[in-house]
Parts: sequence; C-alpha cells; structure tokens
Amino acid sequence: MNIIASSQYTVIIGLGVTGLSAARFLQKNHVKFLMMDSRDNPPNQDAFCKEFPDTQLLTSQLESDVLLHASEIIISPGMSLKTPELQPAIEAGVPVIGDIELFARVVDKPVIAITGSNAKSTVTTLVGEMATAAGLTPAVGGNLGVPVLELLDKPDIDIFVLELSSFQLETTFSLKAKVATVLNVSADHMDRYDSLASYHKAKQRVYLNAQQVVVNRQDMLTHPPLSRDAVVWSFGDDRPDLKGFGLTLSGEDSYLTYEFKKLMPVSELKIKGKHNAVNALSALALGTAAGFSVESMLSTLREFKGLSHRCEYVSTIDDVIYINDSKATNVGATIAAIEGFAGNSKNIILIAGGDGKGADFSTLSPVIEKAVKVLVLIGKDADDIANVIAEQVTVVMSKSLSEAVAIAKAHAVSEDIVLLSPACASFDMFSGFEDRGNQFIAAVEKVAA
Ligand code: UMA
Ligand code: ADP
Repeated sequence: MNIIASSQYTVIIGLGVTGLSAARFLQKNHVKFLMMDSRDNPPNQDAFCKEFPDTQLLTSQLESDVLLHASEIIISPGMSLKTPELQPAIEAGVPVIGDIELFARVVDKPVIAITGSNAKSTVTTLVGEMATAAGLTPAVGGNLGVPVLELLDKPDIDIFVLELSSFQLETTFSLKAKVATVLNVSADHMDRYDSLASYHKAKQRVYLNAQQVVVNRQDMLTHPPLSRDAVVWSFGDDRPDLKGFGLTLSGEDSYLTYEFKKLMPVSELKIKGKHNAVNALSALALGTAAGFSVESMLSTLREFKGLSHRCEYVSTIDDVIYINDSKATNVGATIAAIEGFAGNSKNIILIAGGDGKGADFSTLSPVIEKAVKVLVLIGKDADDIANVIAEQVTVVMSKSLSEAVAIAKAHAVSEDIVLLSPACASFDMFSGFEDRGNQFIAAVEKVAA
C-alpha cells in the first residue's frame, strides 16, 4: 500500500483533541504526516478530512508496518506505549513522543508544570488565576482540557500553567519547567501501569530539567531524587520550615503560613476541607517560585470558589447536606473527601462505585468504617468495593444513581452528609464525570421536590 510519497513522514496516533492539535501544529511547521486511529469511527473525522483533505487517515487498526517506517510517532495520551502494534517501531528505535514534547521543543516562555494523582485541575486553575492577579497573561491547559499545542496560538502569553497527566509525561523529554510539582501520589490508572512504582516513575518525569521543584512534605513519593540540582520549595499540613508553606495554629484558628509568617486564616478560604487548604498552600508555593506577589495570591485565594464536581455543595434538604464529588475517580480522592467531611460520629452516607480501573479498594475500608454509616454502591465494580468493607457498615447495592440518591435520603437524618465520591471512573454508566455529577444534582433536586 502506498501510504505516503516521501520516505520521511511522521505518524500521529489518535484523532482526539490531542491528535487534532498535533496535526495543526505539524501542518503549520510543514512536517509531512499521516493520521492513524485504532477505532472504526474516531472523533473529529469530519473536521480532519475538511481541514486536511490531502492527508491520509488510517482507521480501524494501528498498522505496524507504517509505524515502523515513520521518522517519528506522536502518540495521544489515551494510547499506551505497550500497544502491541507499536512494538516493532519502538524496538527499531523510532522516536515516540507526545504533544507535550512537541510543545516543549518550541515554547519560549516560562512553564509551571503540575502533576499528581489528585488536585491537579484545582491547583492548575488556581495558579492560573494567581498569575492573572499578578498582572500576567497566562495560558492554562493540558490535561485540564485545552491541548497545550492550542495554547501556543494565543497571543501575548507571559506564562504557561499546565496540568500534566502521567500518560503525557511518559512521552515528554525536553520540558524545562520554571517550576514543577508532583502534588501527591496515590494509586490510579492501575489498568495501564504494572505497579505503583511505574506510575510514580512517570509522574516524576515532570522534574526532568526543572529549575525549581515544589514537593509535598507529607508524601515522599512527590520528592525528586536527592541528587537533583534545583531549588526546592515545600508545602504540607504541618508547620513549615525554610522555603516551606504549611499550617500553624493560633488559638482556635488555623493559618496558611510561609516559613514563620502567618499569611491568612484558613477560614477565609471559600474552598473547604483540609485537602483544599493544602491545595491553597501548594498554589502559594508554585506562585512564589514563579515570582508572584504574596498579596495578589492571597486575594485570589479569598475569591476562588473551586471547580464544579469537586466536593461541590449541592443542596441542604431536611438539614442534610448533599455534596457532589463526582471528580473523585480514584481511591485517594475519596479518602480526602471523607476525611474532609467526617464529624465526630458516623455522619456520612457515601455513594460510590463505577469503573475502578484495576484499583485495590482495601485502603478505603478504614476511613469508611470510621466515618460512613451507610455505603450505597453503583456500577461495574460495586462488588469489589463491598468485598473490602467490614460487616458493621450498612452496604446497599443500587442499579442507578437516582435510586442511590433516594436510598441515601431514606437513611439520612438531621446533620448527616450525603456524599457522591465514587473512587471510580464513570464510563461504565455515564459519558464522563461531569455527566455523573449533573445526574447526581438532578436526582437531588428530584428528591427535594
Ligand atoms: N483511543 C483509541 N484509539 C486510538 C487513539 C485513542 O481507542 O487510536 C482512545 C483512548 O484509549 C482513549 C480515548 O481514545 O480512551 C481518548 O484518548 P486520546 O488520547 O485521543 O484523548 P484526547 O481526546 O486527546 O484527550 C487527551 C486526554 N485524554 C486522556 O488522557 C485519555 C484528556 O484528559 C486531555 O484533557 C486532553 O488530551 C488534552 O490534553 C482527559 C483524561 O481523562 C480529561 N485524562 C486522564 C485523567 O485525568 O485521569 C489522564
Ligand atoms: P485532578 O485534576 O488531579 O483529578 P481535581 O482538582 O479535579 O484533580 O480533583 C480531583 C478529585 O480529588 C476531587 O474529588 C477532589 O475533591 C479531590 N482532591 C482535591 N484536592 C485533593 C488533595 N489535595 N488530596 C486528595 N484529593 C484531593
């Protein structure tokens, strides 16, 4: 098959938003390429054919032979480097990179690079808003939604604030972030990684060539190898030391603190829960390393309301609070939410379950047994969660989210909290976490009526 006239060609794998942005980037840079997607009907097909009428699009499978003869392969983050059809090319030494690598090769403005198992979107958005408050024009994107190569088209950008996933970091080699952080590491995407160690290794790649790094004092897996020659800042929920952001107690109040200086009471934050105070501290550390003034960052923190679907207040019905934490797609996020809302007695009715992505749910059981009085389970891996929960917790299986909300309401008494925090991806029952969160909100409105 005559795939392409020249012997020099690049292959893009994946016609999602990343692949489309890479196609536009290559075209602008006069690089000959073809597009491949393993799906029969990949997204963006019409847009691609209209915009690139003379470029070949191969669908339904990845063709090893074509990949083997490429000069470079640009792989989308949703495709694993272990994909069998890719192996002959990898073994033959064909470079396989991602969109972040293309971006890193050309970017000429400072980059703040943010990864972690949880809190990436919240902290990236917060740091973007802090950059604006500091008088800069930031471009904010990456795993958050807008592919990085699209950000390059924005005019007059002073600084890039990027959320990066482990999938994106696996194929990134040349990024030289002004500031980089791994916010936290807990198991996620275990259907794609052999072990927590290999997932952790991918996350650590954000530190390659970074000028400054921001680490979490409570999570050693966020620290770069000791030999690194970079300025190190830290954050955590304890008292900070030099170059550190943390919490100090004064009377009844807890304060966001830099080194030995109290900056602002935690109670002034609009985002609630200890994990969000920690998120504020990590954003302060990143912003300080980037050169933002403390005063402008504090004004952002006083205003920032948080993102939808992350421990988002929905409603109070009969003195019971309903919280939408649909973005909790792994065990670590759900533990943080339960700990954030736990009272002195068991006050939480938790709705969880979905696609566990190969997770080990056993680390959920101690927090659930301590704080959850009724656990309502939905979705594909509901049984796997039920199997690790001790008998003293009431577990109810439900076929739908709306039924789960009705069950939760029936069990709730005054001052309880009904928390949707699934610890699982949503794709077994919903089109995504937003859809799951919106259906939860609709179900809450229904039981309120
Ligand atoms: N796919 C195929 N065959 C192909 C190519 C892709 O089946 O040949 C499938 C993948 O397995 C995946 C889906 O298509 O199920 C989408 O993959 P993609 O790489 O084309 O995704 P994009 O549309 O380009 O979106 C990606 C990120 N998606 C993933 O990493 C899966 C988006 O993060 C990101 O916002 C976007 O690039 C811009 O940078 C989403 C995500 O779920 C939100 N990220 C994971 C997470 O946050 O946990 C890492
Ligand atoms: P990410 O982009 O990494 O998925 P988000 O900001 O979207 O991060 O939050 C994802 C989930 O993690 C939400 O359920 C949120 O409540 C939870 N979360 C937020 N901050 C933290 C934290 N510091 N530690 C653990 N979980 C957190």
